[in-house]
Amino acid sequence: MKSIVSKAQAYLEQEKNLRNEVDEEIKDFELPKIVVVGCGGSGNNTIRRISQMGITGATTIAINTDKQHLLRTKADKRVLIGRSITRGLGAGGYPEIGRKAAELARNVLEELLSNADMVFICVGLGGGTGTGSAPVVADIAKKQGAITIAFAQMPFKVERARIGKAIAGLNELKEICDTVVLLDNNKLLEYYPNLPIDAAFSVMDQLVAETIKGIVSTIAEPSLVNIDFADVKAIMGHGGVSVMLVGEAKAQEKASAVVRDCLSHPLLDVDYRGATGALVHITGGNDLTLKEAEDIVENLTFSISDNANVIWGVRIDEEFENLVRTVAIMTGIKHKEFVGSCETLEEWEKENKVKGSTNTKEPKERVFVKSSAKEKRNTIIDRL
Ligand SMILES: Nc1nc2c(ncn2[C@@H]2O[C@H](COP(=O)(O)OP(=O)(O)OP(=O)(O)O)[C@@H](O)[C@H]2O)c(=O)[nH]1
Ligand SMILES: [Mg+2]
Repeated sequence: MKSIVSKAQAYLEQEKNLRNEVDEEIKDFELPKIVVVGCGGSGNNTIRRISQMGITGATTIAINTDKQHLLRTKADKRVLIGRSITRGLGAGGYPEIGRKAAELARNVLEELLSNADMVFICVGLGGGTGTGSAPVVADIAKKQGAITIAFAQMPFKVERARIGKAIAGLNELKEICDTVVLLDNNKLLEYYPNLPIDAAFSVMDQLVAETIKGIVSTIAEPSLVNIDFADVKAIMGHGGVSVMLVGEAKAQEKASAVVRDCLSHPLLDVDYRGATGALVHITGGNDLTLKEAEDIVENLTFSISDNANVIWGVRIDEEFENLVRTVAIMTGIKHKEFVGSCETLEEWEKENKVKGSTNTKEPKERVFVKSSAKEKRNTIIDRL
C-alpha cells in the first residue's frame, strides 16, 4: 500500500496541472488595483528600475516637474506636473513648488488613481518635486480609499538644508499614509563610499524596487502559502513607520543563510525590535521545505513584540532551485528609535538654533543615530 506521503505527492502533481487550467473568468475576478507612483527625480529612478525589472499586477506612474528626467523614465504613465509654473525645468529644491505643481494636476492624478486599492509612493525626500508632491499624491490615494504606503529615502547628512525639508515632508507623509517605509541614503555613504554616485543610488533603488515587486507579486501571483490583499491590508493598513529587510541565499543551509543575509544588509541596518507587525514573503525552488520556511519566519521575527501580527507567505518558483529570497516589512517602528533625536522640524530647528527650513547649518548631532540593532542582530545570528 502506498504511504500517505507518496499518495500526497502524486496528488500534488495532478494539482499542478489543474492550476494551469484555471478558468479565465476566475483569474480576472476582482484583482485589486495596485499603483506604484514615483514622485520627483529619485522616485522616477525607482519607477524606472521597477519597469526594467517588470512587474505583474501593478501599474506604474512617474510624476515630475522636470521634463528631461521624465523623458528618461520608463513607466506606464508619465505625468509632467506644474508646467505653467516650472516650464518643465524642475522645482529647484522648493517643496512648495512641488506641492503647487501636484495640486494643479490634482484632476489628472485623481483620475489615474481612481478606484485604487493600494498605492505605493516612492520618493527621495529633501528636494522640491518629490517632497512637495508625494503628500498630495498620498492625500489623493487615501481619498480614493486606497491603502497608501510610502517608501521614503532620507537625504545625505551633507545635503544639510535638505534634512530639515525632508523631516517636514516625512511628517506630512506620516500623517497621511498608512505606512511609511523609511530608508536612509547616509548608509550608502557609510558602506559604499567609493562607488560612483549613480551606482550607489542604484543599489538603494534596486532594494526598493525588489521589495515593492515582492509585495505586489505576493498579492497578484498564486503562492503556496498565500498572502492575499486582505493580509497585506491587515499589516500595512496601519503600519506607521516601518523598515524593510531583503535577503537571498543559495544552496546548503539556505534558511539560516537568508536570515543572516537579511539581518546583515548594510543599507537596512535598523532596530526593529519594537515592531508590532511583520509581513514576510519567501520565494524558493521546489526544494524549499516547510521547516526551512518556518525557520526563516521564526528567526526574522524572533526579536519583535510577542503580540505582533506576523503574516507570512511562500511562493515556489522553479527558477529558484537551491535559492531562497526573503522580503520582509517590519511595521510599527518607533520613529525616535529610527530617526534619532529629531522627530519634528521644530525640534530639529531648535537643536540647530535656526528658523525655517532653508538653513545651511550642519546639525549639531547626527540626525540618524546608528542603531543598537547590530548587537541584537548578532544575538539572532548566533542562534542560527
Ligand atoms: N536612492 C536615491 N536617492 C536619490 C536619487 N536621486 C536623488 N536622491 C536623493 O533624494 C533627494 C531628493 O532628490 P530628487 O528626487 O532628485 O529631488 P526632486 O524631488 O526631483 O526635487 P527637485 O529636483 O528640486 O524638483 C536628494 O536629496 C537625494 O538625497 C536616486 O536616484 N536614488
Ligand atoms: Mg528633480
